This record gives sequence, structure tokens and C-alpha cells, in this order.
Amino acid sequence: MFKYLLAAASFTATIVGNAVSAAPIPAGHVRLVQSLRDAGYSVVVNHETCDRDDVKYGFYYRGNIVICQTNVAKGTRSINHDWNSEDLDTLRHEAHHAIQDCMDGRNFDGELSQVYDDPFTFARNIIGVDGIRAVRSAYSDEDYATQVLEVEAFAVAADNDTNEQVSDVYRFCVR
Ligand SMILES: [Ca+2]
Repeated sequence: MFKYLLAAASFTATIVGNAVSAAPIPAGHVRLVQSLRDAGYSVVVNHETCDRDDVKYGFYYRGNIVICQTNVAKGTRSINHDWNSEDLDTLRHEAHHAIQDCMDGRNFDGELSQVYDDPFTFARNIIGVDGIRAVRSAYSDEDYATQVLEVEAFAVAADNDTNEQVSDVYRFCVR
């Protein structure tokens, strides 16, 4: 269930494209994608990087949001597959990493900061202490700051409030 935040050093490909599926995706998520594009982010579904063995669900990297739909086989470029709840969760999760990237005023530099003053209190109310523990365990190889960013992103995704996320994008990322 854990999303993948791609290590910066391991990724050099340039992601381009403008393809988000026209298959059923809830209106709130469409607005979220549009807000991210208004902020200059690229949002790409089933990009070829999804074929990599170490990429699952999707990732955020320096202005690029890639969603790897769970029911689309590796090696498949289909962008017309229906969105399931996991894919939408991934979109919310990676969108939050994009928002974290613009908190320092530099949207695409890969330097992420927390959005909430107290991410753990927020997260405790959404995913509980067990959820926080599970996320931190999954990212135990990462430093504390990265674990905080992941806990926050998992909680935001679980909160499933795209209106709030759209508001955050326009508040923090569109200048
Ligand atoms: Ca940044």
C-alpha cells in the first residue's frame, strides 16, 4: 500500500506529456489535476517509468507527478483504464508531495517541506497511531524529515479531501 517517493539520485529521465485519462475520474480529482497544472506541474499517467521494477503506484519528482495505475500492466502505455480507489489515493498522495515542494517558494527543486504545522497530530486524527507507525516503518531507511513528509502525505491522501488539496495548491503553489 505504500507509495514510492523516488530517490532523486536514481532518476534522470525527463517526463513530458499531458495525458491524463478521460476514463472515469471523480470531478474533485480532475480539479486537483487541473490545479497542479495551473501551478506548472506535469501530471502523467502510466508513464514508461512505471515499467521500472522499483516503481509502484507512482512518484513525485521535481515538478513531475507520475501515476502508475494498479490495473495497468507494466509495459502498457494505456491511459484509458478506469481509475480505482488505489490510483486516486496515489494521485492525492503524490499531489501532496508536489504541494510540499512549493512550500519553500521553489515549486520544482525537489526540496520538500511539511505543509501542516503539526503533521503528527493531523495524521493521528486520520490514520491513527498505528498508521503513523506503519508509514514510518516503511520508510525506516529514510531520515526523520522524510518520514514526516510521508506521514503527512499518507494522511492527506487518506483524508480524501480534494477541495482542501486544490485550495492548498492555489494558496501555496500558484504565484
Ligand atoms: Ca521546493
